[in-house]
Amino acid sequence: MSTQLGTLEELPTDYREAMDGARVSPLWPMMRNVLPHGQPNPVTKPAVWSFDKIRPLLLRAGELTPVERAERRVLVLNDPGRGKGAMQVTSSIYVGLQLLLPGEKAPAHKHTPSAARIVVEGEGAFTIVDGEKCAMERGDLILTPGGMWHDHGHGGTGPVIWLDALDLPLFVFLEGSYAEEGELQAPRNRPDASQVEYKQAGLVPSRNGGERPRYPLLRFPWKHTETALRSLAEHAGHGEPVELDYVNPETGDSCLPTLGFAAMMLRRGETARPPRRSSSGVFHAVEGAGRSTVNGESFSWKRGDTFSAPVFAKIEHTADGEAFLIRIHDAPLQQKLGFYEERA
Ligand code: 1HN
Repeated sequence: MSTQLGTLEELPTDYREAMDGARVSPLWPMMRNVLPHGQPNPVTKPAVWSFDKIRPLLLRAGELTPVERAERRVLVLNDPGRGKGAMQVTSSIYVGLQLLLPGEKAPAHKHTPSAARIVVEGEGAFTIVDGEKCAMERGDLILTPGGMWHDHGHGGTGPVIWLDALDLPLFVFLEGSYAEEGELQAPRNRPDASQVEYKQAGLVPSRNGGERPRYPLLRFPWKHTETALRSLAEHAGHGEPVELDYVNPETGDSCLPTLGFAAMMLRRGETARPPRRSSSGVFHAVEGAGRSTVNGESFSWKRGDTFSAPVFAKIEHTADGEAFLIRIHDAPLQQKLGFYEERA
């Protein structure tokens, strides 16, 4: 049943003025804006961001703005649906590209939103997360859960660039976003947990009745992910999805509370047609090249590029050869709120 709801214009001028004076407004002209029929009507517009275009701009930022004057030297990816300067790529996901030059230090801070980084280029940088020193190698996914101290350093020789993904829009919406600044951290003198406690799938340290850490694994080395995807691909039929979720190894839950991460391998000549999901997504090409259509719009991408998909998007990915994508999404948040769904 779909009746035509009354408009604001059809109401008498004196009544509209009286409402203004009382700081109220009628729901019915706005009803379908906030509750569209059947599925949401996203503001987010899909787009692709070319690494080749952004890289020189980042390097120039390296000359124009010392890291001390930036705290974090980042170019933010703006959702075209929200326009220039939008601090988000989808409804809930912020993405930026960050540059750190040799010898630079990005000061320690902690904040309420959670972050994750995917290393795009360069060697020798590291990030220290609550004392855990995480080497940053290309393709690695490194978590900075909300409330954990983090600073970045660089002992290498060339520029290092990584992609930051945060649940920042959500925290801004909730008026819950803030940071505290602190001193650079002294790292614990040992490799990160991916090299120590969680080297083998299925094995976790014995706790003997003790508590399990909330964020046991902060760094997911790309080497491990690629090996795992290739093993999966060896035994997956043509057209079957080859996809792995990044999870908390102690619980199997998503590795961050609001954001989910999945690594996907596309094989030559294969087209992936995922279901339409209520979650929004951001795809980052770790390796290879291809094309994706999002709601009928075609986007070409290659290594280093990033593209977005609004909620309930119809998506198809085709790789030119072999390709690897990491998908960042907000299904964990939607699952916690009880409304995540997939449609054919
Ligand atoms: C942040 O803390 C980092 O720590 C990067 O590298 C990007 C964007 C918004 C808010 C905090 C970082 C950020 C950020």
